[in-house]
Amino acid sequence: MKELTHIRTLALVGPAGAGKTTLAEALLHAAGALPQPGSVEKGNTVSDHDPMERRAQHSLQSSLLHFAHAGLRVHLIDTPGSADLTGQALPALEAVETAVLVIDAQRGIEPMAQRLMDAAAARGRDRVVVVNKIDAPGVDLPGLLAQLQAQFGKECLPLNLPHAGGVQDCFFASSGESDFGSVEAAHRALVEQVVEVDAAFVDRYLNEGDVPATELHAPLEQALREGHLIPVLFTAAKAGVGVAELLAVIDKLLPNPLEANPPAFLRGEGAEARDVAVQIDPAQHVLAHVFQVRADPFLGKMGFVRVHQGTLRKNMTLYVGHGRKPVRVGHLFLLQGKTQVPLDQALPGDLCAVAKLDELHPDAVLHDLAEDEHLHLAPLTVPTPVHGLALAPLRHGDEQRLWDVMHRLVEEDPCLKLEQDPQTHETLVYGLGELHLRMLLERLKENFKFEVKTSPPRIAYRETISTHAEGHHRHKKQSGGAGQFGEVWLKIDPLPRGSGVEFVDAVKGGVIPTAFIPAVEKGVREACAQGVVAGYPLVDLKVTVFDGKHHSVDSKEIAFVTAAKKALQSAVREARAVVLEPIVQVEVLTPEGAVGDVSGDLASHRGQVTGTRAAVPGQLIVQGLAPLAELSTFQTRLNAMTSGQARYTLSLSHHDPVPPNTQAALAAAYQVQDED
Ligand SMILES: Nc1nc2c(ncn2[C@@H]2O[C@H](COP(=O)(O)OP(=O)(O)OP(=O)(O)O)[C@@H](O)[C@H]2O)c(=O)[nH]1
Ligand SMILES: [Mg+2]
Repeated sequence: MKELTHIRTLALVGPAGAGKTTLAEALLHAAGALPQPGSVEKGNTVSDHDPMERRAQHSLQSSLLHFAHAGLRVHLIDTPGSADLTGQALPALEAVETAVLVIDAQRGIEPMAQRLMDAAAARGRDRVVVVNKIDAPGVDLPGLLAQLQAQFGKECLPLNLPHAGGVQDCFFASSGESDFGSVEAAHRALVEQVVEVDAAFVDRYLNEGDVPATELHAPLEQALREGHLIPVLFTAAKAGVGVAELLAVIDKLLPNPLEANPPAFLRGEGAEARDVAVQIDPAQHVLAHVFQVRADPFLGKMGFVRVHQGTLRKNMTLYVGHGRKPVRVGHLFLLQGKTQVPLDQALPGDLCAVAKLDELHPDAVLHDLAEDEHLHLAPLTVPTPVHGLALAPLRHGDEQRLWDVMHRLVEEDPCLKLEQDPQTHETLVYGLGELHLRMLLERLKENFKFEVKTSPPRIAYRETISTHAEGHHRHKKQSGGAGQFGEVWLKIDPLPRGSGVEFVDAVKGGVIPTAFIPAVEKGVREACAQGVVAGYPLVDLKVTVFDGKHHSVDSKEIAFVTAAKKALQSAVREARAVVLEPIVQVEVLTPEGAVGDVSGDLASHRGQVTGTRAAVPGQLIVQGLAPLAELSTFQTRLNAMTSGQARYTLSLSHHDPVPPNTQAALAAAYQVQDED
């Protein structure tokens, strides 16, 4: 177990451009793993090794890095910061003990910083804030520290303070010089915050007036995992300022795998799921989690793996999730960006990669006990992708290959969703924004040499009813031999939004025999899935079957399916059906001067502004609600209004009825195909 105390795992998260990749380079260099730190501008960093990343001068995918320092094995995940790439950053939080939120001292606390901080807290991670670029002109560090405390709580306390072009520790040191604030006051604040988690230490502190920092290790770890302390550190990563000090903090203060909150493993699904305590012990049987999957055109499927329990050994055979057939882990390695370092074994706390395993899928648990097939990690909450594109291959006949390749790419990011339009059979892909989808298509072209035509997808409308109604159908067919007979009476009632379809069997006296009720339900659900007035799924209604008739010879399942379908359709036609459209919450980050134009644009597209808030200096965030259907050209409109300065994100809010003329147009476009 002693070996595990030498492992540290950190995810660098934070807004785009904050300096995560630069900080990772600086850490690798300071630890002696890199002779010279690379730079994002030159395109020679270990993290941003992909040609697309070098062109963009931004990380686009998470990278795994590692280094040795003071007898430690440190695993780093460098994540991309763009809001569109949230699906790359969030899974990293499942794999590490510590989330390091890197913010740009010049830009302050951007919206992404808040989101990532919340996500790290929700996942129970230890949190550290690194204020980077303290060397940039015009930064107001005391102001930023106060803002951090106002926004993230008084738990944000400086662990060091800038001083004369470097940084001065405030935890082990109880006095010293600093550019602002007082080292002594910062030290006191830290000690007081830490002792608060343990009554015995509070007593000691009150009686003795101080407790030496070297004796505070246990309460410090407790304070970190309870979110009672969020240390703030200062760096200028590009110049290497504060980097050696950060290494020392990783060594002395950040948790090893035994000191952080344990991983949230569950056995079973949904309401049945029960917590499972893992044993962070190399001698136990294996539990490892695939937190990310990469589709490599040459290496096949590669998975980023965090070992939680037991020892993962090269060539061992393991089960993948529910899979019954054990698979051999032939390729086990550490990653340094794109470089693979062969590995014989990985311990609890280690991050590694496995390759050439087609059975891998995101979120899979690798295990060596067949009875562990229902173990999984508590699901990650990720934003719902609402930005859609319909795709078609340039070459006719490539449809299946397009679907297969897209399926592999979509597995890389939980915020991408692939669907087939049930009516047009087009391949639809949904992401978090235009940039997200543009990058996906670029990757498709670059890595898989696949070019596609794109078009806006159909909006995911739904149908519902606004009043009570009844419906009836008798299905009777007599053609030659055996006939078909089934008769169904049902009533429908509106339910609140988000309720789906509720089916109630209120048939008395066996007029529809129990054996045929599932057929009735099947007919009802099929009709709902197809839609009635405009061909979109019918939702938020209760369907109660209360009467019917059967025939002892001619009643068959198919007869009741058909009767129920038709009965439902006739009821819906009486129930003032309405078509609903998705309404999204939109957040626009825009230069202050363009706020009026952006608000006006939303208002003229059936939207409304719900608020504005300050973002970084010179920019505001406009929040609003608007129908998704009105936003297909939003980025183009924003570009025109702000000379390309504005960005926006969407998230699904709710569904509202479409305007009457839209409903009429959708209904007219829908040709009911009578199946009889
Ligand atoms: N002045 C100054 N510039 C820095 C510092 N650290 C990074 N930069 C610059 O800031 C820019 C962004 O740095 P990155 O390391 O790519 O930022 P990132 O957080 O990885 O960004 P994403 O990958 O897009 O999420 C680059 O031009 C860096 O050279 C610093 O400490 N001071
Ligand atoms: Mg980066």
